Amino acid sequence: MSQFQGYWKLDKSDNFDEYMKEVQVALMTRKIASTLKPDLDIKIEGNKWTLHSESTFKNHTLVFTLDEEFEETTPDGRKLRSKVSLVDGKIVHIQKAIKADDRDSVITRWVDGDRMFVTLVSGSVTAHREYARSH
Ligand code: DKA
Repeated sequence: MSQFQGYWKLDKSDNFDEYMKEVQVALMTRKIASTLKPDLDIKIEGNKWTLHSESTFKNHTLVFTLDEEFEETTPDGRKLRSKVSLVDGKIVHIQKAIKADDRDSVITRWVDGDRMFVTLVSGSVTAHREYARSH
């Protein structure tokens, strides 16, 4: 899975605002988040992954062990019950709502050459994002 490791920068984003709306991100946060080009640093030590994202809005670190359920707090403050697994070379991040007002979601990430592709699905909404390897 070494292809995921390293530094990435957001290059393209499609339908992300609709996705954020679907998962109930507040309007002001959506407005800021839709303009950002985050830098993402991915580190892998055995089954433990660290995804550290930096932007002018907020820095955020997600740490998980593959196939182990954990409680996640998203950059916009939602608390979810999550699990990340490796499926056919892709990392599939399943987020289950804890509170009735929140929404389930699946975020899938995979690498092809120097690009990392991300799909975010919630309800009937799908967003696509693409990161470029930065160094
Ligand atoms: C990505 O990896 C997307 C990460 C999903 C963030 C959820 C919504 C955050 C709103 C501030 O590029």
